[in-house]
Amino acid sequence: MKMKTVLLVLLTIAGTIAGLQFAGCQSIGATSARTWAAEKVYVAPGEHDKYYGFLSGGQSGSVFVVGIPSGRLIREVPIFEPRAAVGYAVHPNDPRRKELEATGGAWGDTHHPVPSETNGVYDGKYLWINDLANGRVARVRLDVFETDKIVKIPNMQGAHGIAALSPNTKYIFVNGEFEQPTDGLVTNPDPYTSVVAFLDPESMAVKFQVRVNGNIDIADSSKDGRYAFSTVYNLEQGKDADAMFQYDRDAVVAIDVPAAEKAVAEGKARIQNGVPVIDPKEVPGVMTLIPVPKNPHGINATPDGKYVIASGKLSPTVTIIDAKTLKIVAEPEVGLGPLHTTFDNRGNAFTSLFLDSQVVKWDIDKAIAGAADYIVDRIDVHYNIGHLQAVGGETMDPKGDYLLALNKLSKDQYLPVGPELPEAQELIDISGEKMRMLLAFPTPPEPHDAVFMPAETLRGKVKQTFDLAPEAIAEGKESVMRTGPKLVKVNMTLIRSAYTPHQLDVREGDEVTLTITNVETIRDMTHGFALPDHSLNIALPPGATKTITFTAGKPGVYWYYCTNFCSALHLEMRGRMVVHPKDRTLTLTDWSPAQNVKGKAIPGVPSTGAER
Ligand code: CUK
Ligand code: CUA
Ligand code: CA
Repeated sequence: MKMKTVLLVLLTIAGTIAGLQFAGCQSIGATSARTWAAEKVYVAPGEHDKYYGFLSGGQSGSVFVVGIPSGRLIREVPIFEPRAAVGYAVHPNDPRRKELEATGGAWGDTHHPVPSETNGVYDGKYLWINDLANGRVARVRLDVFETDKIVKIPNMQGAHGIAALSPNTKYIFVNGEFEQPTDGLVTNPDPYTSVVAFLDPESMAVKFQVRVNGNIDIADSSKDGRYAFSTVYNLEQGKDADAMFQYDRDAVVAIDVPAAEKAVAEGKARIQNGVPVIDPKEVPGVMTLIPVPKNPHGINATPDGKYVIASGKLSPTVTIIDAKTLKIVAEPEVGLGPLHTTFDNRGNAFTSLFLDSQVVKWDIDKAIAGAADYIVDRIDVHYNIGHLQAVGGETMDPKGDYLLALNKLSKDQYLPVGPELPEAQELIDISGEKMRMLLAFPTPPEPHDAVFMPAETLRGKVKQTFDLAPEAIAEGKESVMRTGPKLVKVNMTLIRSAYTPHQLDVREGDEVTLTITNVETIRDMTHGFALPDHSLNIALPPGATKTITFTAGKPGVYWYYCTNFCSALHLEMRGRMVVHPKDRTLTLTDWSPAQNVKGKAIPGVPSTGAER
């Protein structure tokens, strides 16, 4: 990213010089277009971007946070995969790692980042994201940019579409992509259905589910919170691709949320795996099927709340549905392979065209009125666009300035890096009548969706340090205690440039429970605790406390050390774990003086010498 910025600076300077020297005799148009684009995305060193961009990491299992318009990567938030870089879920006993393993595995496929909303705009509290692979949803706290909760959704495989119920995030609703036996039993794989699950945003408990025939795909909410909309592309209930595109029309399903709540309250739902499941066949009025062509994909509510727009995928059309009456009002042609639609603040829609590798801009009112000139502009992207997102396009306050195209292939756009090439996104200026390409930047595989949040939304909300947890270890309260024949409890603190205690004496096979607090009070003063040959790597931002239990390995001396550069004495920040043979009696003399570099005695250590 730094390189990119440097290049942009050079481009800008080169462009300016070229413009000065060759004015009137060279291709000024091309030069000034480059200069204009470079200036639009150039954010000088030390300056901040205007927007946070939250990009789903696909099978990287994470969320990438980039600055917009610069495209600079400023954070990766690991969610469904271990990440040594931030000491996330690395050790098999790490509580988060255990949670991952217990809910489907230590990998995931994140597609759709969904921020919490208040009054129809992002409030900067939470961001949810699905794991398509393992039927899970995770929540990221935006005050610390860390994963905070992961839940497995019962009766569901393949959590795909996900949306917050507008305008105040009453629920998070999630679509099950892959159908499951309706009775929940493997003895009878047919008939099979999917469910839309409604989760409480705070507890993330699944409050109820609604059964849908056919695979459900993408989700969006009506702006008034009445309907949860989803696309269904396999009304045929086919089991292979051929069988899935027999019908000319599949459907958009609109779930009437108050009607569903009422059905649950009246006991009309059946409990399956602990969750009330409503079968709309038994409770008329809960679900409306709106027939739309053909294997539809994206569904997007317009910012004014009037319409929802389903993108045709196998039909060159989008279907505009009145969000109150649920009647189809128009089906304009937009191009080949329409997938997703986003919006500006001037009544325009932008639809991604997977097959045409284009973004098409079209005028919603003109399309509904049947005007011939509803297509406003088209721009080529490189290549095969999936999602696209304009800033604020999912909210009631679209900004109409930037749009990001998230492309599945980049072909010849970057230096070749083996048979597989980078995936890329392209930032497009949408402030004028014509769209203008500004910037391309790759991220690790695989870009799916993105949302953008004004920097002001998070200003003052992002914490400087972690709040101390109840189990936090205070300076002076460090200890090493033997709590059983094979159990050792270590309470440790970290501060530049020392571990307290800086020596642990244990025996092979001891189960060591380590609680560590980083007692720094300065922002960004993160320390690590890496223990060789024990698969143990923890990172602790200031104020953070983590607890982990591990088994002491073969007899030997293992240096634990700090992985995060913290001061000139960073490399000196270390301590050692002495693993004694199983049968050794540890007497007082076997224990180290257990003084840390600040000269503090470690309470609890001498008393443990009298063990056995
Ligand atoms: S989506 Cu997830 S596979 Cu968000 Cu268009 Cu394609
Ligand atoms: Cu602490 Cu490096
Ligand atoms: Ca179909």
